[in-house]
Amino acid sequence: MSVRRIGVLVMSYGTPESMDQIEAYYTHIRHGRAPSPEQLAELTARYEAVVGGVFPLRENTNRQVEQLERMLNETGGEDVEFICRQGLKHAYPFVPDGVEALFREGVSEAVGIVLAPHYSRMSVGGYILEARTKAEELGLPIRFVESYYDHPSLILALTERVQAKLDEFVQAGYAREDVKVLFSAHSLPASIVEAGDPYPQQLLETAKLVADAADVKDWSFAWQSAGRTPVPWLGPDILEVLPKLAEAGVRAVLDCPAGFVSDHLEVLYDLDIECVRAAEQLGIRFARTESLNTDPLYLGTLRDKIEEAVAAKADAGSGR
Ligand code: FEC
Repeated sequence: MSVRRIGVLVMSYGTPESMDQIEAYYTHIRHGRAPSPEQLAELTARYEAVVGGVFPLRENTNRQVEQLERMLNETGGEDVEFICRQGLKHAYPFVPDGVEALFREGVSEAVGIVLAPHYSRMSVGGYILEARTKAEELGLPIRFVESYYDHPSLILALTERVQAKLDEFVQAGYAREDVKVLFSAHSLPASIVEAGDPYPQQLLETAKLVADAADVKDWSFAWQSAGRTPVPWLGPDILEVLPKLAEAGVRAVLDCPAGFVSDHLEVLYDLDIECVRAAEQLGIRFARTESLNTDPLYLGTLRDKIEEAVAAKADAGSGR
């Protein structure tokens, strides 16, 4: 029996491996422009607040990829072998390194997937473009999963998390209906909207599906972690939303950062430190849902989409 060896390129944002790599990492995010000493010190301080020896995103991505590979091989059948390799956007192994690693493994075909459920030309589109370019250079046929923002297992995993945290609010003495639920995701430059980018719409769809499934009536969407650049970013920012909620008499806020799938700086610092501090000053009890990390429902979402892509015809080539 011949075994079909399928490469899976699992793409993720990437994070430094040690404090002395922060500058190179930040320079890469800034398209090769080195940060000023003040900007570097500010980012380093944020990492110092969340990094306990290891950078959480690296650990989480490693675990997600290992467990995904195991899951794919457990259910894929005897005639298929899946080989997963990482490709990171801003750190080693970079996206082209991941494609090359698969090529060296001798796989005859590959599927690329990003550890971010919502498609934007600026985010997932960028990963895909880099991977496709390298795969074409090597002559490796590759197909891509572009999004999975409405997959039932993803929605269930997020719904369970919203419900669990709402229960905690109730145990702490709040009425369930008095808890304002926010859904949040990484902001992007507002110019993506004029370009017809699907990112905001896909995020709203995820939020709506989860709110309906969790029977949450009072919810809204907020952006977070906008870049420190002079261009306008999508808003409202969660840090602007909290004071407005306080003014309106809200005392309990639950945020579901539905655009992220791991514990990392944007969750552990921007939400757990910055938002918690802002909320405390406003007299609001703030909590966020647990990250998906290696939840089998999340990894099952990835597996389903990869299997779907494997079954589909070879990608004809457009970026979307
Ligand atoms: O834990 C970690 O080490 C990494 C956390 C992290 C994640 C993440 C995800 C996304 N980003 C997205 C877009 C942008 C754009 C810019 C930008 C800038 C930064 C900076 C840091 C950073 N991002 Fe990020 N992002 C993470 C970390 N991001 C650090 C630089 C300092 C700062 O501004 O805070 C602006 C770049 C520019 O200057 O041109 C745009 C998007 C995601 C979610 C999708 C994905 O994971 O790919 C979109 C995690």
